[in-house]
Amino acid sequence: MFNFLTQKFSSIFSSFNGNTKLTESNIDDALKQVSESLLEADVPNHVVIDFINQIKQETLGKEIIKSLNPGQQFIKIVYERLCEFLGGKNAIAPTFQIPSVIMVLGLQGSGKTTTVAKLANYLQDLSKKKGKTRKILLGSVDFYRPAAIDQLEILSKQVNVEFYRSSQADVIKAAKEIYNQFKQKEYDYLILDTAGRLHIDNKMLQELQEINLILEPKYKILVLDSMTGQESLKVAQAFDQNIGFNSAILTKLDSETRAGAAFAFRYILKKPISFIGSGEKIEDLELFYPERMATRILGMGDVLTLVEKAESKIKKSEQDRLANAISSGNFTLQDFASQLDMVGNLGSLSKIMQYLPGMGSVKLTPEIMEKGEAEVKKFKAILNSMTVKEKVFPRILDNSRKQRIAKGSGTIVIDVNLLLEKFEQSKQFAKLFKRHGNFKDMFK
Ligand SMILES: Nc1nc2c(ncn2[C@@H]2O[C@H](COP(=O)(O)OP(=O)(O)OP(=O)(O)O)[C@@H](O)[C@H]2O)c(=O)[nH]1
Ligand SMILES: [Mg+2]
Repeated sequence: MFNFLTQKFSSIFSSFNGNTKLTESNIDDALKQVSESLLEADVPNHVVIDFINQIKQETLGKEIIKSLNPGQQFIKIVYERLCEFLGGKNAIAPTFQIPSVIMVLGLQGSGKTTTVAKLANYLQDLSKKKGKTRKILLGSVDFYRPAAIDQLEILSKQVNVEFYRSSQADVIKAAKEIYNQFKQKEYDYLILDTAGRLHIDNKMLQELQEINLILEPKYKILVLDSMTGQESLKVAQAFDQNIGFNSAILTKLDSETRAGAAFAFRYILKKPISFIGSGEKIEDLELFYPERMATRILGMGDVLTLVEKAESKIKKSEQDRLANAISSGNFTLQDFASQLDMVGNLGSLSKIMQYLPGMGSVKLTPEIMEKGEAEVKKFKAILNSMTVKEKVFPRILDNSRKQRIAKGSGTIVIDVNLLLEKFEQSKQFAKLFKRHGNFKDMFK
């Protein structure tokens, strides 16, 4: 419990540590935290280093917002930059002109065939909403996996769009035949499913290049499995160099993956991610939201919510008063009470935990947190039962006073003593803090 409280205090105190600008040393911890988060999300090491260095250069020397500590502020900036890298604040719905060919590319099992059906469903829904009907044709040139073409045919029925099966056994000839069908019957969209391989191989790339030359698809969409992690970056690069594509769809985001691949993809290839796949059903296709993805990649819960709460709830005047109390060395029980209040103001401790970066790895069980909350509540009750004089001069607390306080707060004398003990420890922090100025080091 005490460790936990000191962590809370450290984040509150550290906003008083006199730094007015972001420096290499005061963002040190946050830097490590962010790097770890990105690496854990499976962002390739060189991308992490590059990104972090870039942000570091941009932020050093920046003013610190009063109510944030340097670490929080740094994380806030990282979060905002990450959103930017991922494509801005809002989701952008891609447009598909008519008539057009949409070719879907990707490795084996990445979700191409499913995505073809999902896209058809999306385009159909979209046109219905606009009061229009679109003629959509699905076709497949996947001759590698038995039943791959049947799979698409079944899906086309589910979506209720047309499907064309070529009589040709050769990939290129089949592609031509499907394309002719699309032209002749004047479809609005042809969505073409292609074969995948377990790994990038030359024959596959060659075939795709040929189809690309013949059909000249207006849209080429790379389907990336978000669970394959760093490997998918190499895949994307190979597809880009050999065939080229307009955007990517990231599938299987309904899994546990933190999807660092999404960030690496955007960072290196600088192409948009248009949709995400969020399940196996045909309606499980969603627009890509950079903000949601940034939160997921950082694995920090809603960092900004915490930051906003901290900004609005910790009143500046109270901060100043406490800062004065600490720097003058007159840290009283009254100040201790204020500290507890500040912690309380941020919501219940267990709630705060969800918002705290890096806390995911700290093994705080619900029991420990509950105990922590109960303790803070108890302390507050005890402090409420004390007179001002007792709070300013706690040494006058003899046994009979303690008994009175315990009775008044519905606790026992042992609790009162515990509170005084914690207060003493907190006072030591305040002193140490005053001496060293740098709080962070004390919590290592
Ligand atoms: N949970 C989940 N499963 C998905 C998603 N997209 C596809 N799948 C599943 O992933 C598996 C492979 O999907 P396919 O669409 O057959 O993949 P493919 O890329 O066409 O595979 P090949 O044709 O063998 O190269 C299937 O079991 C799909 O149901 C998704 O967004 N979420
Ligand atoms: Mg397939």
